[in-house]
Amino acid sequence: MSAADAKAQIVAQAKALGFDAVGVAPVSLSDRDKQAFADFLDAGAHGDMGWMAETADRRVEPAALWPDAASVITVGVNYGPGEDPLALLDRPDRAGFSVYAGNADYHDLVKKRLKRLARWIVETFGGSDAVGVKVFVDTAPVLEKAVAARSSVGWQGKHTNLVSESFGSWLFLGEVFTTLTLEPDAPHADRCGSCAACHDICPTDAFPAPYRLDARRCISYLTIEHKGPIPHEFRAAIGNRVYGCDDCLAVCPWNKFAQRTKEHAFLPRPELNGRRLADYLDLDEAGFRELFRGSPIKRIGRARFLRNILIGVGNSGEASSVPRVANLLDDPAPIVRGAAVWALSRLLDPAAFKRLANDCARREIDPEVRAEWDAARAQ
Ligand code: B12
Ligand code: SF4
Ligand code: SF4
Repeated sequence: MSAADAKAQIVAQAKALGFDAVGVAPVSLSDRDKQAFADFLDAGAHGDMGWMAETADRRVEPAALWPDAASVITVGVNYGPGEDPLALLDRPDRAGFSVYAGNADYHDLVKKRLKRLARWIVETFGGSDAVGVKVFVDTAPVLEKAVAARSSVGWQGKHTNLVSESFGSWLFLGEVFTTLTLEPDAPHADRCGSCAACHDICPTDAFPAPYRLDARRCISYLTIEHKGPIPHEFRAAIGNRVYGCDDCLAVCPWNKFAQRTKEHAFLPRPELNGRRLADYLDLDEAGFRELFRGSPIKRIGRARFLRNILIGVGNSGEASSVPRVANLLDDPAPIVRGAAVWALSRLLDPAAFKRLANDCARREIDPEVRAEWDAARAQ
């Protein structure tokens, strides 16, 4: 069988298995992407995601990940929301979850499907020569957007995510590395043109230049990856976004071609959709684990989740939440206590906050939480 026939069969099989976009890329990156990644790390834009720097050699050299690989099959799964992901931002008392986290963890679905495709490739093309395959989604040291952009799946937009002409900003990415030699696609052309909508809307000004993100300023990083207290300068801008952010993705004009996902597992869970921020304030460990079983949100744990909720509650202006927020001043986790101090400083009038501070601040022993009290009292 010719390499072209093998490629056509693989693309057809991947689509039959439920992948919405499929392409083939070489096992290499462009010099521009390698340089841009080095610049990103040099600038410290990865923040406390130290694992990016630790695996930098493999990230910029996909072949170093697996020297026997001859081709990369790039896939995308459409998680298009079907409704306006920014609608909830006008309702400050509600918790806003990014589209990708509205239901099941995509890693599980994409990986399972990638394994099925990989098994089929081995069975179909194995013959007398062994065919090697390895599958990746998200967590391996692969620059997935840059690799996918070297195939027909899409291009890296100015918001840095991969944009598709058929699915807009809403594709999860995955790869099958294989020892099979397949003809790489022509890389997708950049279709951003003079548009800058994604940069203009970013609430925290996280793009220092087109195609460059400073993760330390990105709400997705601050609410998901960042472990400590959220820096003060971003708290108001976070609004009610309690897990990730979609603003730059949602405004992309290419979403006019986007389609609602056909994966039931990615449609928003009704019990989370539009729920009040205050409803999450009483969550204990067991309740958190139960509520977010099978969801990507479980990864950040209860303390970080409540930290985010408290930032949202502080921004909501809902004074009725004060008693429940005040209960969290005794929470065992310092990042929860610290965020509760900030939320109360926003919800109470200055005299009431001063009385509370006089009463509670002196029993605080954690230096970071004490710093929150000091900062709030100095306002
Ligand atoms: C670390 C990480 C993050 C970090 C950093 C994001 C980032 N932009 O790098 C944080 C936590 C902020 C994050 C957020 C999100 N993430 Co994320 N994340 C990753 C992860 C694990 C690594 C990304 C990476 O390597 N970044 C390093 C930087 C340097 O890469 P880069 O920005 O792409 O840099 C390139 C450009 O700067 C380009 N470049 C430089 N100059 C120029 C000039 C021109 C002209 C061009 C064209 C390009 C160009 O060169 C660089 C190298 O290619 C990937 C999974 C993976 N293994 O790849 C998922 C991944 C990128 N995330 C994903 C998603 C869905 C998200 C969120 C939408 C989630 C959310 N709703 O909150 C947001 C989007 C925020 C945003 N605008 O990027 C998806 C994106 C899917 C897609 N269609 O692109 C991925 C691929 C996971 C997956 N398997 O589906 N993420
Ligand atoms: S995800 Fe939100 S905060 Fe991050 S770059 Fe996009 S718009 Fe800015
Ligand atoms: S919003 Fe505009 S600039 Fe940003 S990725 Fe989409 S087309 Fe490109």
